[in-house]
Amino acid sequence: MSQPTSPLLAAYRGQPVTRRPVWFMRQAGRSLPEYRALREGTSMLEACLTPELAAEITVQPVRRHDVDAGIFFSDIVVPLRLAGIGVEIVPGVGPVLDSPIRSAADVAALPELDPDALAPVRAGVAGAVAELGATPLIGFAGAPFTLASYLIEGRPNRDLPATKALLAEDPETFNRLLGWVAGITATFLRAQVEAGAVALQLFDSWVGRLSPAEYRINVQPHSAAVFAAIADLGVPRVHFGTATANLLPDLLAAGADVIGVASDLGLDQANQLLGGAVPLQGNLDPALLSGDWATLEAATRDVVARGAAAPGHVFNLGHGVPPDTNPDVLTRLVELVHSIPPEH
Ligand code: 1CP
Repeated sequence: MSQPTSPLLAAYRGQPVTRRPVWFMRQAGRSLPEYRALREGTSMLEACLTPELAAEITVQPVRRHDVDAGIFFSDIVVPLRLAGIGVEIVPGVGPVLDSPIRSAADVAALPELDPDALAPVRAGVAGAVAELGATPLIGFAGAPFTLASYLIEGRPNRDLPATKALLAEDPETFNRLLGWVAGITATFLRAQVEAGAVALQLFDSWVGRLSPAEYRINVQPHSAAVFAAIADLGVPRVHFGTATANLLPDLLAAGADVIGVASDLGLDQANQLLGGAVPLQGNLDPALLSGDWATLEAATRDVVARGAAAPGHVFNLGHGVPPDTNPDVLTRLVELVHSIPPEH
């Protein structure tokens, strides 16, 4: 017997839902005491590449909060590490490379990603899917621009000075680098679906740093290549970025099925910019999670009301869960979202 369509997949496809689906970007992680206990003594990338750990950490927030999806516990730099690039995730900092990739010679020397190297990812996804039962698992990757910005900068720097300089001074090398990232990204996403993920999200977190012209000419073709390379898998493809008010139709044109919206734009405005034809995901301001409940509840109802015009709405935050979030607030937020009757 075939399973009934989950609320998540129904909303991603613009179909009616039995309840309004909700999950949170970065729902696994430091806000959960059970995560902190499990991670004790294990580095971030080691945890990502140990299938039993990655599977268990993926399931923890689903068990605790009753969210409508798991998102595979991994990181956007995992495919870089598996391709053989020297990268570590430094606690409190983020991804740090042994040496940044900035020259034509650096880019020419980049290794291939052997699909067999993804065995720990496949095993982790399969383990999570088995444990999740009827709850769908979302796979993900970093988009070419965001991932390339970490390669170019060498460590987190939200102003992206070296990335902007390479784009302006040597667009050919910049484009070669994004082309390489697009290839490993498609391989990473494909492995997750083959192992059981039923939806995919491409995080272009820092794309809002670009002008529409920079995006269209030098970035969008590489994101489009990723979406095209996974189109045959038939799973909904979500595209998320922050500060994207100027870029929303261009992000959609890269080939996504669903647009994830950050908190800098109302879902009603996003829906208008996208011609009213695209399911949306988002976009409660994560900063409100540490404030008083009445404000959070009002803001949540406002997000739901604004999202109602879109052909489908999956409730989420506008960006990731802050590490100091009280997990009980997230559980209560899920209950609230589920208690508001869906209109679609
Ligand atoms: O959402 C989930 O629960 C799954 C886990 C997940 C995801 C989707 C992690 C675990 N990382 C990511 C994606 C990711 N990684 C993105 C895109 C999403 C976003 O914009 O937040 C980005 C930009 C990264 C890069 C990264 N990895 C950062 C940001 C650094 C910066 O530039 O400010 C950080 C801090 C990491 C480490 C990391 N990744 C994940 C976790 C739980 C952590 C913290 C590790 C630790 O505390 O030891």
